[in-house]
Amino acid sequence: MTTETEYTPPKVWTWDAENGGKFASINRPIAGPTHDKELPVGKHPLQLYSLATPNGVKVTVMLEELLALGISEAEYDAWLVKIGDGDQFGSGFVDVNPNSKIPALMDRSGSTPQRVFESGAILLYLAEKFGHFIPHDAGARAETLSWLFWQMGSAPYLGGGFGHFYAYAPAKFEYPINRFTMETKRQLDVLDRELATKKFIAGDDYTIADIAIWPWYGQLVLGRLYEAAEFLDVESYKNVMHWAQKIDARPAVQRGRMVNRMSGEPEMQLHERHDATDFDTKTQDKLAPTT
Ligand SMILES: N[C@@H](CCC(=O)N[C@@H](CS)C(=O)NCC(=O)O)C(=O)O
Repeated sequence: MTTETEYTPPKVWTWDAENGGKFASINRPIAGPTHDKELPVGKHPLQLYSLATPNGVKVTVMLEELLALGISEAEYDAWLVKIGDGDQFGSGFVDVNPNSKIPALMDRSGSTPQRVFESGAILLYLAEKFGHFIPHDAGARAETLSWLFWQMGSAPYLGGGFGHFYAYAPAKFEYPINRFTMETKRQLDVLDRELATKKFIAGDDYTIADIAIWPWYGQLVLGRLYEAAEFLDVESYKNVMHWAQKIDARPAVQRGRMVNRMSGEPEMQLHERHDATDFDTKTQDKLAPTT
């Protein structure tokens, strides 16, 4: 690790496994599995392999929203993938997502299992499969997909850019923090201007666009990401804040946030979810009481 501000790139980059930072132990420049490990399969048609990061929460919120509508075919098993331990590089996981990132879904309801990876693709797949949270009208559908893809393109600047350099990098460097703070605030302003005249990001209805955007930008303004609320002056994005609070109050969102969560309050952590009753009986406070 170096804290020098100037870096002269060598002619050919080589992998320095000791480059520091929160994810230094799992970051690698090559794809593919590092070890053989089969994935568990539960009783439900939908098998989710994930962790409650913002990308993971998108999918558990979607599934809980579908179940809240009474769609029992959306029942799912949510298995924990500990990315800090390198579970995403196990052979079974790589078969479901060759990109080795959570979330990954296996739909076993048909004659052959269907894998789906990339959180945006999973949301779209589930919305189309069950016919909810995506409008039928072509114009409203285009608007929803525009915001869904906006999120997929924008959030890496927030997470991989701002979050990484502000919260996780081995030292604070002004140049990347400035660059990604500027972009993150611009993105918040984009949302704030849109939400000044709309109930939800694509219009009057709550859609997969909100379900994709909320875990990132909603939770950011609610002060749950990177301890950056004050630094980003999130209170100034009043329309985003109002929208974020409204979505946060939805029971399905509260349940979705708990699934595969490994940090925070024990009563908010449901490490694995295999049944709707698990929320009442299997959170960490019930399994491992602290008193
Ligand atoms: N574009 C992907 C991003 C997924 C992603 O970055 N997942 C992270 C956690 S939020 C991950 O699995 N990281 C493990 C790693 O990079 O090895 C998606 O939206 O599904």
